[in-house]
Amino acid sequence: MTTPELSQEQQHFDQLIADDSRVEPTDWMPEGYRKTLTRQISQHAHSEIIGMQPEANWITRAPSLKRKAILMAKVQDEAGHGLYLYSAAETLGTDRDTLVDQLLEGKAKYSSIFNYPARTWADVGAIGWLVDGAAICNQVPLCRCSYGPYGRAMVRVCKEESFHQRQGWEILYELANGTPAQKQMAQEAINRFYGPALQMFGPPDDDSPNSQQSMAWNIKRFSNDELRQRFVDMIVPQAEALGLHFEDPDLKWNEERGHYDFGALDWDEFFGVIKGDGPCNEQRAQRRRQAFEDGAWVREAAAAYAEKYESADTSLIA
Ligand code: BYC
Repeated sequence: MTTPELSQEQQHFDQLIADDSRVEPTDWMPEGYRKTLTRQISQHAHSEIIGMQPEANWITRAPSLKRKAILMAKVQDEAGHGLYLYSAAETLGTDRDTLVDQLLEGKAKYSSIFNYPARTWADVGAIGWLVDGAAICNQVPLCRCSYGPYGRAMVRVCKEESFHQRQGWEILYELANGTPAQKQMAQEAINRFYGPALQMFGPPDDDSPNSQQSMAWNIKRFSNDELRQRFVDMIVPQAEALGLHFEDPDLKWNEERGHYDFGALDWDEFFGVIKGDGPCNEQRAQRRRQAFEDGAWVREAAAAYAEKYESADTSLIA
């Protein structure tokens, strides 16, 4: 049997991947590659936008002016990440309005973690340390993603995430070294976020339908379980430095593997959350729709300005 000849375009694409080179928007790419990236990048963008909510809820209640300013800057960074990512997704041919509609209509996924509430100020610390920490672990390899616009966006995003993680760490450090009640509050926040943060890396490899192809295309560089393990190995000594611990009886150093073993995660809960049954799914979606409606006048003003600018004699505009 003879294998059908590959088109020149397909050969060029395959060569770019084999050379570990970059695919750019003007290059030909297989439809599956385009579809996978549009899915992943838009889900990532939606996560950044929805992810603003749990922390934004704390801006008015941050315990000092300095903390308020830092938190506002962080939440604003997340909005910026969303915008770079929608722009990167648009280069694949689907416009931002369509992607945003998918989110508003509840048809698009976003990270499971943002369907959990931030109950106390310590949760803001746990989100910074564990959620942004998991995001860095996942996103540093994405800086080498084969699709140019996504990889380049990730470089800047990761730099900002490092600041976010440190601000979370610092909040917890202060609490862990404060009064016994503050230390207890920090410990309880970690208890709440440990499992959901580990689930951010996605389902176990055996249950991850997209991983194999995404890794073959150099979109993902490591599997979900590999990154999860890397994250656990990173956070255990960090928790010790904070004087806090993870409530996982199976968490222990495995000399033979050179890694920490950890307990099974609740995957029924994870799949329930991504299906829409998490504690805050409804609230997050409703708030996003409301914010979109509240921002209608800004979009209308920007469109009116753009129209006026286009029809004006631009030589008269300095
Ligand atoms: N939550 O085959 P799999 C941030 C879905 S924002 C929900 O392994 P893949 C921050 C997955 O989409 C950081 N859904 O998929 C912002 C797929 O469903 P579909 C967000 C999940 O794509 C504000 C199905 O499960 N980071 O840091 O190969 C404030 C099967 O999974 C999740 C990113 O978006 C999940 N956790 O791998 C603070 C990173 N996991 O689409 C902080 C970019 C899986 O087939 N994304 N699913 O219906 C990725 O790296 C990959 O998409 C994933 C999943 C590792 C997440």
